[in-house]
Formats: sequence, C-alpha cells, structure tokens
Amino acid sequence: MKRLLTIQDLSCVGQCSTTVALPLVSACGVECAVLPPAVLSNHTAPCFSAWTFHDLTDEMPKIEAEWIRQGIKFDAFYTGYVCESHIAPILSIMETCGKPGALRFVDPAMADDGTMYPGFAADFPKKISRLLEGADYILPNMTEAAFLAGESPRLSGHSRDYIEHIAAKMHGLGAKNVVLTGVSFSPDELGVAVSDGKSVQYDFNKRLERTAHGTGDMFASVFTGAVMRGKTALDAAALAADTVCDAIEATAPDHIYGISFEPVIPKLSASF
Ligand code: PXL
Repeated sequence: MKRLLTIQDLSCVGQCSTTVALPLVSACGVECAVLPPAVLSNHTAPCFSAWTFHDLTDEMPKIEAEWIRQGIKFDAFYTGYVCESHIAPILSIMETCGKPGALRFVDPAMADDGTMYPGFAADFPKKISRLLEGADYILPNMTEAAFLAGESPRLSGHSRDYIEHIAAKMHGLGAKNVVLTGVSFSPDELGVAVSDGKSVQYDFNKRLERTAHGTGDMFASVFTGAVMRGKTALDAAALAADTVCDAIEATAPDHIYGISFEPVIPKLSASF
C-alpha cells in the first residue's frame, strides 16, 4: 500500500481539509499520514461567527527531524490550506522525507467564488507559488487560478481559449499537470479541465442547484487517492467530480457548514 502525507490545517469542526482528506484518501486504499500545521476550532467560512487558530509552524522542523531520524518516508505529499510560515517547512519535508520520485499534489486552497478566504493577504498567491514549482499536480479552482495568474477571477462563461490561457499560466509557474475546477462553458454544466502541458481534456457534470462548503478539499482528496491508485488524471478527476456530486446530493439542506461525504465512502471504495 502506498503511503501519502497530507499537510493542511486541522479544523476540528467543519468537514474540510484534514478531516476530509484522511477518510477519503483512506477510502481510496492509500495510507494517509497527517501533518496539521495549524489547529482551528472550525473553518473560517461565514457560517461560523469566529474561530480559534493555534499555529504549529515551530513543531514542523521537530517532526521532520524525528522522521529523518527514524527513516520515515512517503510515496507522495498532498498539501492544502496552509499559511505563509508553513511553506518553507513543507518544502523542506518534501525534500527530506520523500521516497525517490515521490509525487507532489498541491491544492492552493486560499480563495473561492471570486474572493480570498479571510486572513489571506493579496500577495499570498505569490507566496504559495513556491509550492507549485515542480508540483506533479496542482488543483486550483478558477478563482485561485486567476489570482495565481495575476488576473481578476472569471466565474462563468469560460471559453476553451480562456481555460488554455489559464492552464498555460499555471504551467508557467512550474506545475507539471494542472487540474482546474469550476470550469463553466454553459450555465447548466460545471466541470474540470486537466492539462499535461500538451493538451487540455475536459469532464463535465450537470450543475447542481446547491453547493456545499468543502467540495474543493473533497475533490482534491479523491483525485489524489485515485492517481495514487493508478488512475489517469482525467479518470481521477471524473471520479472525484462524481463523488463530490453524490456527496452534495447526500448533504441535508440545513447542513450548512460542510459536505456529507460519509454516505459516499462505500461507493468510492468500490471504484478501486
Ligand atoms: O476548505 C478550505 C478551507 C480549509 N481550511 C480552513 C478554511 C477553508 C475554507 O474556508 O477556512 C480553515
């Protein structure tokens, strides 16, 4: 079994980041070790009125040193929501604790629906670009991709030319494969674009009436697990998108802070 390390915050309540990655990567049949660089009481979306934030930056080199001492190594790294102070320790851990050829999956989780998440400065996209350089797969949504490209986000009415332009900008930042989420050519469909730098492939689903918080983390977790299990990037993206759609449909309308991924775990596991 492959062993992956995910590095993203631990929001104790809210079904996002680590609490989504751990069960879903595991459901794909990949061992999931975790390194939370910060612990929050809950995530920072407006459905919660406030949150606590305990930074663990100082802990990261100590954990790394212990892993080096014990010879603990990983087949892949998957990073999500992180802060500026976490970037250098993450780069170091990926250097020292990866098996030869270890894959790097980077979800530059920092923005959605046209705006940055609370607490992220306008120059954060530049800062997180350091993680994208050399990444095997990056998974920005269309808002994040636009900010990384230094442009204003466009949330709908995309064209193939626009998607190819944004994908090229992401490759220009040093990413080997680019997976864009939230691609929209027509109002009734929502999809993903997968670019390997030579061609762009697409997968679309019917746009659902509702959305839910945590869909990006869910998509990235399933995509990462599926690629680790040998699926192609396009097949992994399609499986991740289908799994997110199933979970949105399983989420009760009054469950406003997260996505109910739990009921879809058996179907996801059966895909491998
Ligand atoms: O789902 C992305 C995410 C992760 N972690 C925290 C967040 C968010 C989005 O709001 O607030 C703490």
